[in-house]
Amino acid sequence: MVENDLILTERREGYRIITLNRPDRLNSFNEPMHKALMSALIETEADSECRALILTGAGRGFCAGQDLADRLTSPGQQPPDLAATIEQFYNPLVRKLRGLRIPIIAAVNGVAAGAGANIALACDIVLAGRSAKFIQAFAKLGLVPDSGGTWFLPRLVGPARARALALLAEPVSAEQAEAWGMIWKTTDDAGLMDEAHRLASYFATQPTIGLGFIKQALDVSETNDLDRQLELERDLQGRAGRTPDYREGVAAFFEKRQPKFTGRA
Ligand code: T3D
Repeated sequence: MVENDLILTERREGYRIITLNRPDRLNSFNEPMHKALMSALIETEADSECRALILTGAGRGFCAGQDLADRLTSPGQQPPDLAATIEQFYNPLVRKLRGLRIPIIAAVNGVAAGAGANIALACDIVLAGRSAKFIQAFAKLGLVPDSGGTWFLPRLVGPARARALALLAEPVSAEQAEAWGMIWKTTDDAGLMDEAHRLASYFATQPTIGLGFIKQALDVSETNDLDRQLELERDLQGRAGRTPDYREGVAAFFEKRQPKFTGRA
């Protein structure tokens, strides 16, 4: 376990767990936590042995978004420059998560509010404990959903639900989120981390380069037309077909055995 207080990083066989660790503030973001999380993600990206990532929160919450204690101002004081903090911290974080070539599992262990909800939704597979809830809290503060919220939400739950969730800022239970297709799966609270570890261990044995290509193709399918997407699939398939894992997958199929994927080029 590598600790720098605000972010805990744990290495397991083939994968890592990053834990947001400001439980007394429901793991809300301040600048030091942003910086520590970005360092942990950069380190994860550079680790060729790491083939999956779990992102979770310490204590009873996943993440309550921005630490609002850092945004209190007195009358007459200059308002905070939120565009600047989004440019400096939140947008790079979402881009980094989406750009990682390994599967990221969000294990949402409790409330995910504001940017915390959207950071969970930026992950590849979102698991949530039954007591977790997702809140687009922004409208209650006069703010706009950020960290990709206005992009992820309509794509995940459709425009009608996205609008209502963003405008009303009402909590969505884990079970409702699963029923709407906003997240992958709800588990019992006690079983959440076991399920996240089970998935991460599975991914740690899978063809990592191919999985990275799948993420890449799905990401751009949101904006590509069919022709461009067909071309991209051709190109990525060409590259996937040159990986040792593809050769191994085909050989294992004919030898009627489990493949031994290395995840290496
Ligand atoms: O600013 C920029 O750079 C722009 C980017 C903005 C991104 C954003 O995320 S804006 C949205 C910020 N987040 C929120 O508006 C959520 C605020 N929190 C809540 O609405 C509630 O706390 C929750 C619904 C998340 C949870 O409610 P509950 O009843 O389970 O817990 P609680 O009692 O409200 O919170 C527990 C403690 O955590 C409490 O402290 P205390 O009273 O025990 O000393 C509470 O103040 C603290 N806490 C919760 N959320 C935040 C927070 N402290 C600072 N900032 C928070 N966001």
